[in-house]
Amino acid sequence: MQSRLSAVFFFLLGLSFCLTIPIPLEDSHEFTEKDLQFAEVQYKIIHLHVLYIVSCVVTTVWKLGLLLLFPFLAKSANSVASKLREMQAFFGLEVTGKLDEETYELMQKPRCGVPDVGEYNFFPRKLKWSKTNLTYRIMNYTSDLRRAEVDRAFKKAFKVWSDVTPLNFTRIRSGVADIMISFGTKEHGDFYPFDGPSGLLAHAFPPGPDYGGDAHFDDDEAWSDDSRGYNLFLVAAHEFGHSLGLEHSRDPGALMFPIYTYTGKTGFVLPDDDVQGIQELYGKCTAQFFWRLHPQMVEAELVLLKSFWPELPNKIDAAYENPIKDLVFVFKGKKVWALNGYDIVEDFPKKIYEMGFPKEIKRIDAAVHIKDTGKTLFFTGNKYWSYDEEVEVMEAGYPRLIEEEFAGIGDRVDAVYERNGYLYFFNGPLQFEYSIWSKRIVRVLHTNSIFWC
Ligand SMILES: *[C@@H]1O[C@H](CO)[C@@H](O)[C@H](O)[C@H]1NC(C)=O
Ligand SMILES: *[C@@H]1O[C@H](CO)[C@@H](O)[C@H](O)[C@H]1NC(C)=O
Ligand SMILES: *[C@@H]1O[C@H](CO)[C@@H](O)[C@H](O)[C@H]1NC(C)=O
Ligand SMILES: [Ca+2]
Ligand SMILES: [Ca+2]
Ligand SMILES: [Zn+2]
Ligand SMILES: [Zn+2]
Repeated sequence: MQSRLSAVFFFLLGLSFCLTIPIPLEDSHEFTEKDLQFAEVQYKIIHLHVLYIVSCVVTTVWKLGLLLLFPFLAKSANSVASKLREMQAFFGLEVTGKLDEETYELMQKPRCGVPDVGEYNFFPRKLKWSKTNLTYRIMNYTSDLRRAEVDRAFKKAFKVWSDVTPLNFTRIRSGVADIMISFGTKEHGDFYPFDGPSGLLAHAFPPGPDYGGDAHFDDDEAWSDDSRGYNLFLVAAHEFGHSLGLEHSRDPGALMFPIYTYTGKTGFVLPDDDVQGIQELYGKCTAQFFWRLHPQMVEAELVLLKSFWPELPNKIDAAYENPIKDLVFVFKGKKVWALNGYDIVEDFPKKIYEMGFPKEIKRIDAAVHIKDTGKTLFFTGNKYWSYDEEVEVMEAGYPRLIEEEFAGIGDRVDAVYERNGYLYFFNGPLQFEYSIWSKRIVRVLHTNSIFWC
């Protein structure tokens, strides 16, 4: 009798944990459609397959009167409560372990289907790819968008991550890719069925063989390339974060926050939280950093170019700052951009010929502005030019040979910046400290001693 009573107690306790609000206990032997929908919402959102089984079993058990199973059910329901607590903690809600209104509202929001608290990590280590050359394949398409639009959304979504890491994504059209992308509805071949319109939007598997890295999109959603329905690029960028090994972020501003938020039509900028997360796994993309010198700054500041100006080309050739005009000039191929704070100045990009370079110049290797003279030096191949910023013309008598003016630094320059009367030239792994005043090299350093990475 004692054990029977405690079993009943546990059963009631279990029910109160798992179905706190709307279901009156005395009616619970007859599950209404609303109750079942309600249970389904819980199930689909916190991925508790258990809960579904429990609610089925509860009904059956109630009818059959098999009280012996109750301790097991109580345990399952307790794990529901603990999942709710984890979820509430994750989203910064009051941790009650109960399905209160706030928690319920949160559960109704459209979101990613990957659990917020890592469940597939059996090992405490971070999952990541051990190579940087990754492939993806688009297995099939949604009918909501034209194929080219889908291709573009995925390409752009991969670029979000390759822009800030050494990762490189190549699309293949046959065979097995690391990241296989498909659209599916309901049960679609794994053990994580989708749920019809809204609710779960997509999910992706962490790095690994087979399913590892694969991304699935719920084709019961209305996918778009703007603010209507769900923006495929945004959801894909989030999912590919999982494909690369990122988990959900608690930062509501992060791309890896589990709930879908449309971030507007203007250029997407990967939030800091995500940049840090992905760079912890794969490191930084050194090719896209440049030295941005500001007169007030004691230390040269390494700026992640793309996070400031997402419209810029991927890899730049050269950049310099003109503190008088308060502009940063960025060079890529035959084009130059002028940046004012966070904005690209009107009429840019321009052709570099407009600055006075001959047509056969295909790119600039390096550029540096010298405050004291008001001149900017441009290095390309084994030559350099001097540009008068005040009158905006190339000075007569140029180009000259690098080796002649800057003896000892070699016959090319990868990058250069100026600080406190010294020019710092980068040539392969070496860095030369050159005194403008005494016109000679004063120190030779290894590049790594200055770069942070
Ligand atoms: C990636 O692949 C490209 C061409 O397929 C190759 O040029 C490059 O070296 C590879 N990079 C790495 C890191 O394996
Ligand atoms: C990335 O892959 C493409 C295509 O395979 C290749 O052309 C390119 O060199 C690769 N880049 C890097 C940095 O590995
Ligand atoms: C796409 O492929 C997946 C996996 O092969 C399949 O489950 C799904 O039904 C396909 N979807 C469409 C829209 O063809
Ligand atoms: Ca895979
Ligand atoms: Ca859905
Ligand atoms: Zn997610
Ligand atoms: Zn799936």
